[in-house]
Amino acid sequence: MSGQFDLTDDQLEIQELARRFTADRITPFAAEWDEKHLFPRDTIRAAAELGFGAIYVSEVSGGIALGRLEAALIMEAMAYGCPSTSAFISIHNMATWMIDAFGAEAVKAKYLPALVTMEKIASYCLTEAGSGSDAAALRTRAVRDGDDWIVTGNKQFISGGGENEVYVVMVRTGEEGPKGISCLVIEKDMPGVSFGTQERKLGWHSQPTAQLILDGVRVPGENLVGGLGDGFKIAMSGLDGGRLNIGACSLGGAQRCLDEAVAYTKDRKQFGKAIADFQNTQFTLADMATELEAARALLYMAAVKVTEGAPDKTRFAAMAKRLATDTGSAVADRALQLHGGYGYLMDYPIERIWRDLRVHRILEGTNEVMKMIVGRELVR
Ligand code: FAD
Ligand code: 2MC
Repeated sequence: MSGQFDLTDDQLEIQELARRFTADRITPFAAEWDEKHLFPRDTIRAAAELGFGAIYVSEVSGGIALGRLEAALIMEAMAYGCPSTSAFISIHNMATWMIDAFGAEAVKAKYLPALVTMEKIASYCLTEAGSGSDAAALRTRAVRDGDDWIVTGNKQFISGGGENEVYVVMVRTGEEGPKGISCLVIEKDMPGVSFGTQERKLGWHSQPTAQLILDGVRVPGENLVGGLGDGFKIAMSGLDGGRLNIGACSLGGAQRCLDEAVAYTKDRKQFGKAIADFQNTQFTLADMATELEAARALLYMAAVKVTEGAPDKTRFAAMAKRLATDTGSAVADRALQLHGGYGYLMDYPIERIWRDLRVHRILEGTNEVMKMIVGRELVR
């Protein structure tokens, strides 16, 4: 890259820091976390010591106040070792940022000090069994009781569910539709909070996923984030950044698959020569590299738009998430094919990354929803 497309020295430095952290603390252990379903809380705390638990949280709240491109660089670097763990840290960043960006002083002072260090970890709770893509149809209800809220309902597929201490929850406080939704911080230990059994998943094994069950939970009024009825917009603003990060996780995982495929095909011999010498192999590698760079360029551009609050930031974040996650899966799949039968074995990291990246096309808004966001803006 050259000229205006260069990363700055500061961005290269943060990328290098994240890459070194990944090489030391993530890559050597990721296969075991996956196989044994281990949640690496110590590694996550160590990431927070570098500021990676509050990447775009303001300095006054204890964050490192970087932009969304820097966040994407960090997520991409960590996903090179383990997409699942990187994405988990991304969700915490999204929820923590929502409290910092929209919360009043009381809720910020109450929760942010422990969240920026990841002494406590935050979940983002929007989805319900009856409302996934149609998120504004959510039914978890919060009813006023004096200064408090009494909250009842279930949140489905909550990343960190049962493990995390803090839940940033979208609840209905008013009318049907997006304008009747508010955002509340709910703690794991509040009476009436419980969790479903851990979901058994194709990938994302280094982190738990469970239903959050809220049964008449009394939540102090000061735990409201933003104004009454602002919850849907807060949730969507969080996802503008979250979608970039999930896309970046796909780029990082896919880059690892590409690098592994280059090394493997140079080493593996069939028909008397390295399989890298076959033109089909080189063409496949060339397509993988080209598509990955294109997706990366769009994602970095979208990240700058989200940092700057550009009017088209949501559309660009949606385009970038769609392209990066589809491309990531396609690259991982071709890397697996180039490994032949060995790619299907757990001896190589490809099958793990292939499984981890698959869900990026579904969560934080399915790729069909991403097309809906882009398409309806084009024809508006
Ligand atoms: P549905 O909305 O039922 O969609 C099913 C299919 O229909 C999809 O292909 C979808 O694209 C398609 N579809 C739906 N509507 C349309 C339309 N209008 N036009 C065209 N196609 C359409 N949620 C959280 O809130 N917090 C979390 O931490 C979280 N973590 C998750 C972790 C995992 C491992 C998983 C699997 C999910 C997680 N989710 C989380 C939920 C995730 O965001 C939802 O699964 C996702 O938004 C899709 O919702 P759904 O599963 O209900 O699918
Ligand atoms: N930023 C700020 N405000 C936004 C916004 C954004 N990115 N997107 C929408 N809004 C506003 C919008 O402007 C509107 O306000 P107003 O009427 O004042 O103009 C309001 O929110 C309602 O928006 P829409 O009219 O677009 O709402 P609709 O219901 O038609 O559709 C859709 C919204 C489909 C885009 C949304 O429901 C969606 O993103 N669905 C996918 C759900 C999803 O992404 N879930 C992810 C869960 S988290 C997860 O998976 C994890 C792993 C953490």
